[in-house]
Amino acid sequence: MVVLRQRFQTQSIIRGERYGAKAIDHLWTDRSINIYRLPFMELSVITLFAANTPNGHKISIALEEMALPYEVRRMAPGDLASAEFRSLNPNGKIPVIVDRDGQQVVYESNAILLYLSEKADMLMPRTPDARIEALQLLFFQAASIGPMFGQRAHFTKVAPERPPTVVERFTAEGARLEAVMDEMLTGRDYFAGEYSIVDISIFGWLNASVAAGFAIDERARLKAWFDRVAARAAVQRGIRILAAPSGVAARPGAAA
Ligand SMILES: N[C@@H](CCC(=O)N[C@@H](CS)C(=O)NCC(=O)O)C(=O)O
Repeated sequence: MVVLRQRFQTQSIIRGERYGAKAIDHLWTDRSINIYRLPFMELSVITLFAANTPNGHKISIALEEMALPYEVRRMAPGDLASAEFRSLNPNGKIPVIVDRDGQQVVYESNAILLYLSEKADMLMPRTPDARIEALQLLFFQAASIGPMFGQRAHFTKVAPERPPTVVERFTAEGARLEAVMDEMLTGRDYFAGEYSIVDISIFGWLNASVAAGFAIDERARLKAWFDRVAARAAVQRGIRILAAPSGVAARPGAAA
């Protein structure tokens, strides 16, 4: 009897989450309701809080590559400052995931990538040396490529004022990082040797940067790598799903 009631309540919650935002709001505002600890296989659902941005794409691409069941909650800029969202990420930025199966909330895109690769046991090199190299590259991406590419795009394409020294600084640094990445790809198809979350992490930003008009055609190895990753069906699906209208969207074909 108890089990039956639990099953019924559980399924109601999941249905609410998939087809309306209500249960997720409930999760935000009352975390004492322990819907993380649900015993049924069908409840291993990840909610991705994201927007159509480079760091958001990293996670939707990884989820697609790993074929993990997930749903997307598209976030508008105004949503990020709310107390509810900041209870998930005190830094008030997307992406964030809530994994009921892992009983886990994770923010910071590369931390999420690592969490997902451990969960799916995929897309991270296994030998100790290659693993350290991949970690190094994930930190390199988070500390250098993301911030510098982000500032370059902001100060050359978005900011109402564009002080020349600032534009020069970020333009030069962005171009320097492209040269560094091109060099890193000497003799290899992927950054950590094999295709991994490192490529997903770097692709998120390169993709946005190329779309913003920062061509990489003269960096032959980087361009070939970019085309190789962009051609992957899971990468294309990951980008497409975040371009969908706001709201809750279940991943097409995802298991319940
Ligand atoms: N270091 C963070 C950066 C997150 C970040 O800057 N996210 C952007 C979107 S790509 C964001 O939330 N921007 C909205 C805002 O700053 O208000 C990560 O890698 O997750």
